[in-house]
Amino acid sequence: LFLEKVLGHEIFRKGECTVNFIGDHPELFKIKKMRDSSTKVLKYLADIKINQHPDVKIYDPNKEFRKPIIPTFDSLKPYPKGSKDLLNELGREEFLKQIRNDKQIYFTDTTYRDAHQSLVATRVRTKDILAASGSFAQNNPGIFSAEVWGGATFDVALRFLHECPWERLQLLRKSMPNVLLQMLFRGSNAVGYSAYPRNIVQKFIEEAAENGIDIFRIFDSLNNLESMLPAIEFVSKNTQAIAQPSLCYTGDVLREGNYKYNLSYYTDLAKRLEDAGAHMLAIKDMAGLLKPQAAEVLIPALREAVSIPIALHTHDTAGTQIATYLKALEAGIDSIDCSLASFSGTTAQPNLNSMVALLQGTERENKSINLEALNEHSNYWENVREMYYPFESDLKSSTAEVYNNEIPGGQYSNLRQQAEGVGLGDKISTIKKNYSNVNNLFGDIVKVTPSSKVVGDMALFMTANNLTPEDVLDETKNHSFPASVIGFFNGDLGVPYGGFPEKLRQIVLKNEKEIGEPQAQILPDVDLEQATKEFNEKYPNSSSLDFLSYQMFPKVYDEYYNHKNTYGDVSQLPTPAFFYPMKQGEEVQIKLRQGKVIHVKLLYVSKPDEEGIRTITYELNGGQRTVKVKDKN
Ligand code: 3PY
Ligand code: ZN
Repeated sequence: LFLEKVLGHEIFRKGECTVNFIGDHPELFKIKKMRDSSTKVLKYLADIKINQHPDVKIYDPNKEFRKPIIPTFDSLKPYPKGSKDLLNELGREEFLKQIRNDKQIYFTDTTYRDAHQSLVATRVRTKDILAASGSFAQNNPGIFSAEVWGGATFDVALRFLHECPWERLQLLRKSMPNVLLQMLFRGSNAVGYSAYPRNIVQKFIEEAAENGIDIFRIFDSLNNLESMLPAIEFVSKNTQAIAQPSLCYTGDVLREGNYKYNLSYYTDLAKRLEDAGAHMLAIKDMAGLLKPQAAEVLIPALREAVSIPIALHTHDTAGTQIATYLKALEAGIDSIDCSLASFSGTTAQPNLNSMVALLQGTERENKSINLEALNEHSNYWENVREMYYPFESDLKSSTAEVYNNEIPGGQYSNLRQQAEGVGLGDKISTIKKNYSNVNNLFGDIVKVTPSSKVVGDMALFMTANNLTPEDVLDETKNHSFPASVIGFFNGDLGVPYGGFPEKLRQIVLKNEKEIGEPQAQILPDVDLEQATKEFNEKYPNSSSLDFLSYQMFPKVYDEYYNHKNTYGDVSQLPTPAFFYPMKQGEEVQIKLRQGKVIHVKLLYVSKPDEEGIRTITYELNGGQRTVKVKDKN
């Protein structure tokens, strides 16, 4: 390897080396590190070969994947001007005025975040996103923003993909310098499922902005303004980014009777958000419940209530949301969220390509969008999506059931994974019915992460134990409710609009020693210096961004750290090799961190010895290497 490095060195090849050549080039000695890296990668591949990927429950060993074709662009040409350049030129205030007053519609592309969160359980890896992101930004500078980060992507990147979410953001920023990058931020819960100390939330925002986020879409899972305030204020005062808080839309604003989520509920909240410093407003229709006729009423009312631009986000679970978008456009919506055709529809966003085509020639057309390039990108993603087939939700087509169960699109595919994880994979339709039963039991709450997770946990609990709503409300039964449900009734997520259903609250908290007073989800600051010191002692060679990952998910970070020490950086593996066992004779190319490309071919797998150990032989850059793995089957 050393000789290979010397002979391959640029200076050596040019014949320009002096007697000091070896001493002057310490990188020649990085061989041990490289050897270690390739050994770790082989260990990972061997483990997947023998014990399968723990996250892939069912797969087809004969499945072949078509090569995703990356749409080309001239990498020597500078990036064309995009929304990010416009923001820089005009400044925040003027830029937002232009968005609000423009006739043309603006698009947020959610392919890199919500669309794959909603279709394939957030499993899309940085490698596949990054392969196309530069081309996307080159070919589609007319896009308003790309939602690329936050929501569940942070957790899933660390927990299941063993990759650093911060690095994903940095790489995306670099490859998409001209368009606005957007993230979904769960208010006091940041990118997690419960509230974090205020200074951790703020530090997270500071670093996210520093590393590339331009638009923070902020929400609270119960629409509580107090829980969103610290994030809105921090974005507005301490960064150059855009604070875009959300109204989470639930039920049906046109419902008659004394319905609590009525028009004035939303317009009041919108006004309070504008007063709190919002630069834009989002209507976050996380389950796709906003019907066209409701959009016709809601959007003009909101546009009258506030003077900031309004973005509409929805999921096409019912297959009706292009109609909603058309009505929203007529009603003056400023921007809509869509995803590339092959990652659109059902639980994801409406189809961007079709929406662009549909608006051609109308007064709201956005002429700067390149439909041909969007179609090429959709083709790329069609082949990529196939590689994630075990993570698809069970939903093959749209469903009107969502108007009853109100399950957010982002939860749909995860719920299936969760159900399978607890052996309830064949009870999905009961789980969905129970989801709706739980919402009624809880007093009709806003359901979005993490409140939706509580409802999901309770629905799984009822299904697993064959419980009816009457059983749940039966005070004589002593159920062991899921921890998240106890936490919810203890006020961990704040108070739902209209309060808790008191009878159920008493039942759920019956065995609790202390019943807390529900309060706004702002936790006191932690001592950052001390916490950082402790972190660095426990996890040597970690960065200040890793510290924030640890703060979000301590146990998950711990596993990520150990995985990295054992298997190295697995983010560079091609996706099929990352998830599925290699076939005999199959060869993959992997670019190691040191820049070196290794070619790995699977040669043989031995039978297990008496201790269950198998020896796997690979060809690695022409030489042979063996790895021993315990067969856990
Ligand atoms: C998330 O919080 O991850 C969501 O997508 C909510 O809709
Ligand atoms: Zn969404």
